[in-house]
Amino acid sequence: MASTRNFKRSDSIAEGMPEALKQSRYQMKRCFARYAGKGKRVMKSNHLRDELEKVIEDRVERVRVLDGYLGSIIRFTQEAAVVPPYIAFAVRPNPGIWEYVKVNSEDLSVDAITSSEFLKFKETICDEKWASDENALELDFGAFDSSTPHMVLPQSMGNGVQFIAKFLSSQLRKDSESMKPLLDYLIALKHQGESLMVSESLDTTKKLQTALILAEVFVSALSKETPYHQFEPRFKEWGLEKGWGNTAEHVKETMHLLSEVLQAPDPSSMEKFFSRVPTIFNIVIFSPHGYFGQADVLGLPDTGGQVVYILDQVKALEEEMLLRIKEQGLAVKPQILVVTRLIPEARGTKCNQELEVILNTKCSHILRVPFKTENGDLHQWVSRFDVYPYLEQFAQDAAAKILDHLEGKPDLIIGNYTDGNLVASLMASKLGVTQGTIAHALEKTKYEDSDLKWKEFDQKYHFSCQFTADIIAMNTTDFIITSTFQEIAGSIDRPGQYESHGAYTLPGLYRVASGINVFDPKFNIASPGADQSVYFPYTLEQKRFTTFRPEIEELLYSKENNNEHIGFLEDRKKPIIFSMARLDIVKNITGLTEWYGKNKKLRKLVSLVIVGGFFDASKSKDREEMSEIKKMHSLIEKYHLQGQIRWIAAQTDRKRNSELYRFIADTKGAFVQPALYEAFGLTVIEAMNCGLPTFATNQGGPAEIIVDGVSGFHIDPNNGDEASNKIAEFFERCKQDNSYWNKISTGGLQRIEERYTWKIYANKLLNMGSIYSFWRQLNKEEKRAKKRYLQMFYNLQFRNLAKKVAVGGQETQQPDPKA
Ligand code: UDP
Ligand code: LCN
Repeated sequence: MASTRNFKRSDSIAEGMPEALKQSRYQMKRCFARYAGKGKRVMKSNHLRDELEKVIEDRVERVRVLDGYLGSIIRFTQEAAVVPPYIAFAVRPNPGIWEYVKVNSEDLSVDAITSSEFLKFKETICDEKWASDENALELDFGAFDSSTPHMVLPQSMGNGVQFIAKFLSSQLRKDSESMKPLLDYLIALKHQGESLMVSESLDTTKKLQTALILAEVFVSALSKETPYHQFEPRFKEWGLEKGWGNTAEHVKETMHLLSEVLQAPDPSSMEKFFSRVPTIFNIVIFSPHGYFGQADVLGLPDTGGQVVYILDQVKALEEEMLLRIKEQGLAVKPQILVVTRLIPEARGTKCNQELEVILNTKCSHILRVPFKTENGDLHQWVSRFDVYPYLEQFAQDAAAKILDHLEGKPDLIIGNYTDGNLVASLMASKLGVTQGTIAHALEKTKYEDSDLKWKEFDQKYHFSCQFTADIIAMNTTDFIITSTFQEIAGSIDRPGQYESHGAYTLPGLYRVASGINVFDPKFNIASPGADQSVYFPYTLEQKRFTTFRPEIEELLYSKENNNEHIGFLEDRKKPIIFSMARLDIVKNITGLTEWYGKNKKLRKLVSLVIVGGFFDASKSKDREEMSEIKKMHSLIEKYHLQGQIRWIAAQTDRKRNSELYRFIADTKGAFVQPALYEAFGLTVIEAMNCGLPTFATNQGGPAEIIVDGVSGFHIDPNNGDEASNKIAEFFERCKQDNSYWNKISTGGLQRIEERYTWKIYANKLLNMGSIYSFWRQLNKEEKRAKKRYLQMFYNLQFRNLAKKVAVGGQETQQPDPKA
C-alpha cells in the first residue's frame, strides 16, 4: 500500500496537519497515544506506519488514512523523536526539503519547530542534561550564507557551475560598475609574475571593450592559423597580454566571448569564456591515508576505488590541461601533484618512495610525506579511522614540500575523503587557494544513527573526529565534486550523503542546526569513468590482452587450491556470475555467496566467481576483513558450494582484471555488485565498459548509474531472495532468447558513453576550477567571516578530539558495524 504524495512544496505541514488530524481525530488520538505510550524513543517511518496500521482496525478507514495526507507525512518522515507527550517529526517531502513539527499526543495540537528544536527532542532521548543545557555548543553555518544565492529547484542541485554562470550574468548586467570585479579579476591574472590577457593599462570596462573591438577587427583579417606570437607586439600596444589563444582563430573566439559578456552577459557565453581563462596550471590532490601507489595496493584494507579514481583523474586532467594551455597559446608546463603519506613499512609496495612519476603522464607525480609522531616518522600503515592525530602536522610538512616542488603556490587544491579534505582545507585557507573536495564515501550515512550514538562508535571509528573534519571541509571548500546526484540529495525515500549533514547532533559534543545546504551552488556532479584503454568491450577482439588468457584460464578453472584461489568450477559450460571488491562488510560479498548458496535455480544456471581478500583470516590486520574471510569459508561449507564457486584472492593487476571481466562476458555471464551501500561503485562501470551485464545494489550510486532493465539491473541487498531470483530470471530469459544478453550488454555500453567518461569529467572539473576561482573573489567578505568561525571550531573542537586518538601505529581493530 503505497501512500501517494499529497503535499506540494508550497504546503506547510504545520498548517495542513491539524486539519488532517481533526478528520480522523478518534483514530489519531489512539495512534498518537500508542506512539507516546512506549516512552522516549526514536521511530522511523516504517515503525510509525506499522503502529498506525495496528490502531486502525477497519481496512477501508486504514487505506483512507494511509493514502491521505497523514499517510504522506508518515511516508516522508525520516525520523520521529518521541518525548511524551510530544512526538517531533522530521519530514522530508522532497530531496533536500525538510520540515519539522511537534504534535502533542494528548490534544493533537501541531506546532512548527526549528531543526535545532527537533535535535533537542532527539537528544532528550539519550542525554537529557545536554539537551536542556542552554549553552550547549550549537553550530549554524547557514548564518553565513544569507547573501549567497541558492538554488530552489531540486532538479538543479549538483549543477553549480551553470547556476553560478546564470547568477553572474544577471549580477554583471546591472550597471557599468558591476563589471568592475570581472575586470579586476582579469587584470590580476598572472603566471609566475607575468600578466595574462589584460594589462593594468586597461583599467576601465570602456577601455577594455575598445581594445577588444580593435583587436578583433585586426585578427579577423588574418588567416585562421596565424600563430599568436606573430601579432603579439600589436596586442601589447593595445594593452592585451598573452593567454587569448594560440592562433588567430582561437584568439578571436575568446575575445568575442568576452565582448559578449561585457556587452550583455548571458550564462552560456559566461561559462564558455571562463572555460578559456588561463587560471589553472598547477594542481595539488590530497589523498593521505592508505597505501597509495600505482601497483600492488588494490584490494588492501582502505585502498580501493579512491586510488583508481585519482590515478585516472590525473591522466584525464593532465590531458585536458595540456590541450587548454596549448589552445591558450601559453608555453607553460602544468603540474599535478598527488600528495599522500609515506609509509616506511611499505610491504612490497612503493609507498616508501618520496617521489614517483605517475605512469602515462608527462608532468604528474606522487609526493609522499610521512606522518610524524613525537618519536619521529610513523612507520606502519594506519587505518583511515585513526589518522586524525597526524593530519595537522602532515598538512604543514606537505605544504613546505609542495611549495618547494612546484616552486610556488598551486592554483587549485583538491581533497579526497575526510582526511584529504581536511588537509586540503587547512592548506587552501592558509595559502588562499581555490579548493575542491571529493568525499568518495561519507561514513555518516553508512552506519545507522551514527550521530546520535556516536559515543558507541567513537572508540573504534573516531566518528567525532571524522564528522567534525567533514563538516569543516564542506564549509571551507569553494566547490564540492560528487559522483552522483544521490550523493548530494539521495532519492525520494532516502536522504543524500551530504543532505544528512544538513542538521544532526552529537549529544555531549555539539549540535549542528545548519551544517550544509544541498541547494548551495558549490555542489557539482562530475561522475568518474573507467580507463577505456583498459576497460573496453569484450567484442574488440583485436585490442584484447590475449596474453593473459592462459593465466585467466588457470585462475578460473584449475583444480587445485593455492594462495591465489580456492574452490573450483565443475561445469565449464555454465555462464559465470562474478563479483570483485575489498572484503569489507558493507561490500556484502558474503551476502552474495549466501544468496547463491540458497538459490537452487541460480546454482543450476550459473557458477560463482568471487575476487576479494585472501584466505587466511589470521593474517589480516583488519577486523572486518577477518570476519568476512571466516564467513566465506563457513558459507562454502554450509551450502556445499565446492564445484560451483571459485574464490580468488584480491587482484592487483588492472589489465588482467579487465581481461577477467571480458572473459566472464565471453561465458555470457554477469557482474554482481551486492553492497549494502555503495557510494559510487567503480567496479560497476568497469564491468559495463567491458560489455558485461551488471546487477548492482539499489542502495547508493549504482542505482543512478544503471537504468533498471535497460543498462543493467538493480538488486536490493536487503532482500537476497528477490535479488538472486532476479539474477536467475535473467539467465533463464537469456536461454530462451539469445538476443537478450546482448541487449543488456549494449544498453550498459551506451549508458557509459553518454555519462561516465573521464573526458567529460576533466572538462567539467577544470571549468569548476576556473569559475569558482572568480566566485570566491566576489564573495571574499562572506568567506572571510565564515573562515574565522571555522578556524575557531577547528581549534577548539577538532584539535581536542584528534588528541584523544591513540598515536604511534597501534592498528586499531574495526568492529562489525552490524554488531
Ligand atoms: N579492485 C581490484 N582488486 C580487488 C578489488 C578491487 O583491483 O581485489 C579494484 C576495482 O577494480 C576498482 C576498485 O578496486 O577499480 C574498487 O573501487 P569501488 O569504487 O568499486 O569500491 P571501493 O573499494 O572504492 O569502495
Ligand atoms: C569510494 C567508494 O566507496 C566507492 O563507492 C567509489 O566508487 C570510490 O570511492 C571512488 O570514488
